[in-house]
Amino acid sequence: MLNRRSVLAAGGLAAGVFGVPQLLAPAQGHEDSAHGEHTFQESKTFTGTKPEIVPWTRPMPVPPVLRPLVSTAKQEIYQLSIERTTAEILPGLQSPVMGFGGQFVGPTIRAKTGRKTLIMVHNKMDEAANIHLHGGHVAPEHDGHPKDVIEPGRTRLYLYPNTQQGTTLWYHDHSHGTEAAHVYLGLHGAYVIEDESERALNLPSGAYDIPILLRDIQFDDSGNIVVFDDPSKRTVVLANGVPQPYFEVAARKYRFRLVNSANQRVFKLRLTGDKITRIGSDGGLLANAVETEELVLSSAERSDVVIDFSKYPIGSKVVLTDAVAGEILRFDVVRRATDQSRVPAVLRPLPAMPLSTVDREVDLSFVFKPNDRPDGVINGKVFDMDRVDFTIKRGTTETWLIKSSDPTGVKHNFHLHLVQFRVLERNGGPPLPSDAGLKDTIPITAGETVKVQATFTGYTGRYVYHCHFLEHSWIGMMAQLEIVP
Ligand SMILES: [Cu+2]
Repeated sequence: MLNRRSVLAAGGLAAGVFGVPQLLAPAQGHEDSAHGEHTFQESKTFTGTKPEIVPWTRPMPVPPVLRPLVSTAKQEIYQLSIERTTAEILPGLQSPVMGFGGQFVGPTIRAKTGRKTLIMVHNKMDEAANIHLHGGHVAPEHDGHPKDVIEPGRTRLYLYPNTQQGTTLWYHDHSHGTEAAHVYLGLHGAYVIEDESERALNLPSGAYDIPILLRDIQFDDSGNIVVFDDPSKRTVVLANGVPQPYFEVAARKYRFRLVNSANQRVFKLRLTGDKITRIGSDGGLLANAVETEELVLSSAERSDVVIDFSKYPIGSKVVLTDAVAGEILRFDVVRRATDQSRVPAVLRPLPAMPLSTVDREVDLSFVFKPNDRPDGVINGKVFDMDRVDFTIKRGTTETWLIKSSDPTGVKHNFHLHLVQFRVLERNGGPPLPSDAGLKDTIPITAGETVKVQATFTGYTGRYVYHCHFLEHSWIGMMAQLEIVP
């Protein structure tokens, strides 16, 4: 059985984060989940030699779009399972994983601004799980709060109102104490909100609008998935669940919705021989299309980009690379196609920012206990889902100074539920290009300070904010706000 105690006792997470052997002390504390420890049965199903990944031998799958059971004038109703399944990640080898709809990379849910999405989620697993719509503006009871789980064998209804503008979101498990393992093992999928008001822009759409979920994973020498070890050993990078796939494209423009669904990784993406045109951030379209040499995506961040393959002769290969992992995805230009789509320089004005009336500080850090095992903390406190850390009056605009005073120098990032925010400053200077637009997640390197502004409209109730390096939030780097009338 794999649980937090055994993982930490084995030194996996601690050594992985810190690389210091004295962290191998027995684990204590944190075992406060009402739903118990994570108990994924490690499946040592393969005892041969790890199959070799030969690049560009398998196509990148496009996760199928989930079909509604019912579609009415105002809403779509879906059914979705959470289950254990297997996936062919390494060639010819079925690895035990978890999947929404039984798929490793769950189905894509395509919603529309102004139409509700109702999802009946049935947990077929033998342990509790749930769904958080990352970046979604939803009521607290539908947000997948860590304590709000679906017990084994039970079904729960989630309502997503889709009142926000078109954007690329993703959905993933957020169950207390088990989210890191569940997402790592596969409980993740794309959630696209389409927006009629964007139609006039004539961006690439339909078959030329494709989500790509990027993440990493570790295998041992026999080909078994290693759940928690040193994150830097997660050297196999997957695009929609497959390592180093090719993807056949027509010589025209494509919109790719890039999602960093890795538990803890910052991708630095480049395209061989070309720039990338960025059009969207976490919360929707940018004000202007921006050409960039390098696209930085921290865990849970999204970026919508357009790549124009029309400049390439048929037969060309265009490779997406990461600064650390190297070549991760190859686009093979295989056919001509007509293309009426455009990438207008001016996309959509960002919403005006109301006057901020409240200032707060958020400090992400690790704290060492006498046994040298770390706690993840925010403002010095380990997450307690029954404690409210910030009380916010509904409708208020607030400025948060988010920093990391972490003595270890480890990178973190920051995710705020419910609202999209704007980055005002980074380290007292202008934001990074990757901070542009509407954001719900940003990277924070140790010693950095990032000033963000958010307006807490819509709902009252409790939501969490946390580091989205999931092994960090798992050991406590999470806190809770309550919005009051
Ligand atoms: Cu962190």
